[in-house]
Amino acid sequence: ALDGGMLYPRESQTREIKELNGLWSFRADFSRSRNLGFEKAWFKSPLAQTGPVIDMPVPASFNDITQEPRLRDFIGWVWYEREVVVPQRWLSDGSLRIVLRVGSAHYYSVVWVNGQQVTEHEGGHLPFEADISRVVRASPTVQCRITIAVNNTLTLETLPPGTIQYMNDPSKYPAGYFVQNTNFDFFNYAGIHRPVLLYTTPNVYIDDITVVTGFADNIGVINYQTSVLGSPNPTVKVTLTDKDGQCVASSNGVAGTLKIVNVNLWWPYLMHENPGYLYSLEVHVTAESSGKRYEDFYTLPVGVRTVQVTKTQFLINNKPFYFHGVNKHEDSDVRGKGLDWPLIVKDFNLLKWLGANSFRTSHYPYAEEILQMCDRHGIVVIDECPGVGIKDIRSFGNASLAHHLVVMEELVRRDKNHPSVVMWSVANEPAAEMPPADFYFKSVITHTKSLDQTRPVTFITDSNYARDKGAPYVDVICVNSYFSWYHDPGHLEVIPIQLNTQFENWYGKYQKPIIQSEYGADVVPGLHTDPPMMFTEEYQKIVLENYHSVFDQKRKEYVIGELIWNFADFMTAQTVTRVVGNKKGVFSRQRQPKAGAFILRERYWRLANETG
Ligand code: BDP
Repeated sequence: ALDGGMLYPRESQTREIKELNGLWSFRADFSRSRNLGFEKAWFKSPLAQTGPVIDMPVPASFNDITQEPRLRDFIGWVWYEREVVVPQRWLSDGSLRIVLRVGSAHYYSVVWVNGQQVTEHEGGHLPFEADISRVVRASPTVQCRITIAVNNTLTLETLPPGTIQYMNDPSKYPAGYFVQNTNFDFFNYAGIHRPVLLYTTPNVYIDDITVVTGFADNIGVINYQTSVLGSPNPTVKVTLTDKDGQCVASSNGVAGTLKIVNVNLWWPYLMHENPGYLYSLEVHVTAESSGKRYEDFYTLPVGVRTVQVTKTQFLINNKPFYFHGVNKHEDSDVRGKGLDWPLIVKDFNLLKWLGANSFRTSHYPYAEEILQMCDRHGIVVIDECPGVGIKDIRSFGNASLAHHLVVMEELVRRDKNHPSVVMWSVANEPAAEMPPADFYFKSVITHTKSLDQTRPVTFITDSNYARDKGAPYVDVICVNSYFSWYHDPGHLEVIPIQLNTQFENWYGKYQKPIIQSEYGADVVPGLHTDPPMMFTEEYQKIVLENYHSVFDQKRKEYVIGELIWNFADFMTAQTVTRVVGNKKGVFSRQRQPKAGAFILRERYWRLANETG
């Protein structure tokens, strides 16, 4: 079981936050062994004392910040460090916990405070934290030094998996070099990608909250469960307020049920005139511990909605929901995968402009800040774990599986309370036809369902419908296909028959609803030809239109969604098939529309009117 509930840090009457974003000192360990930092214990003294440092912004990927090709393509440990002043009142008040939290760092992290290791974490897309109260209080000064070493190496047992190759034939490679091979199509950006912060809680504190919602007629129901640490018998009071701040329900006890008369349900964008309705669930804990009185407050936004899958439909609040949306990436110029508010808000404005009601977090969990936006705006999310590129048979082994199960635990723990999240995706395009895929996907999907009984589970396949060994375990079939692109390039006329066959095969075998989870074509913005040729605006437009005509027939039967590949152009490794990245975006990487964006916009708004 995981340690702690990892509630998103929020300020309250009893909790404070200090952000540590901004400039950190940075050094990549270019030594031959890639291990000099550990050999010389760089964490023991200020980083600038053991060698040269450069400025590195946090959050951001480090890759595109400098002009150094060797840093852009660096594989190994990079070292980040900064000092922080811990407020005197935090230090002197022994009834407070001081917690250091990293939103995410890719891929493996080790964290020290004042030279003492406080935690380590595997996985590039989920948060981790450490209670550092003892370490900072042991220091004679209010200054404290935080050191984070991050390693981006991917192996057969990481998620996503990868392999390292050493090109060392001296007749070909004067210096020799390492390559990070991966089976996924995006650049392996690395560094501290999400906010780093310190926050406080009282020693008796709300560690976790889980809500499960439902309704009958106009009565909403919230079943809540809290976990309070630091006291064996805390008093828990829960109050629910609506958007206007009116208290609409309350309860006592670590677990309980709240009933809301005339409930405002949480609805997706364009499905209701008031989408994304959120209540505030305030948890108030009081306790006596060793003669002292403790009090803690935490407020969780809660949307009341249900999700259900039938043979042919995806139901939200008992109404058929049709996914007309996109696949995204956390990706942009300069900052790579670093969290960036202007970009986040711009992307939501573009989603709304498109009339998109949903996206998939291809191919890893996105920042919590993004999911909170989805909750508030009613954008429906298929929440994908970093199980992308599981192609090598060795990545189906026991160690890989065990880690995959832990990642699903971390993902469900972090995202379980988001009303926008309606389905888990445990993988993208794995080698699902290989014999071990059966046991592997059975295990991962069963485990995920045991962690969360309220949401359907899927993975995204590009395998043959007759040989896919994971499909029997999913609730919704999600299929990627690139007709007239990777197959029959240039032959737009094949799309209708091939797509039709794809749908009939999958539905015929499984009688489960289907989402077209990817389709698309690369466009170099501004390229035009007639007749349409690959990589032009015209070609993408016709690929989309041909797919759409088949969707329109099948959505009346069992197709429940369409997600374009991709929302925007994004960076990839350098290969012969990519021209400075993948260009299948309907927006450029700078978020300007291509012709395909206008096709989608017209379609999505029409679909919203027909289905919403
Ligand atoms: C699919 C992958 C996606 C790729 C896309 C493509 O799921 O990550 O970027 O194809 O090739 O196979 O554009």
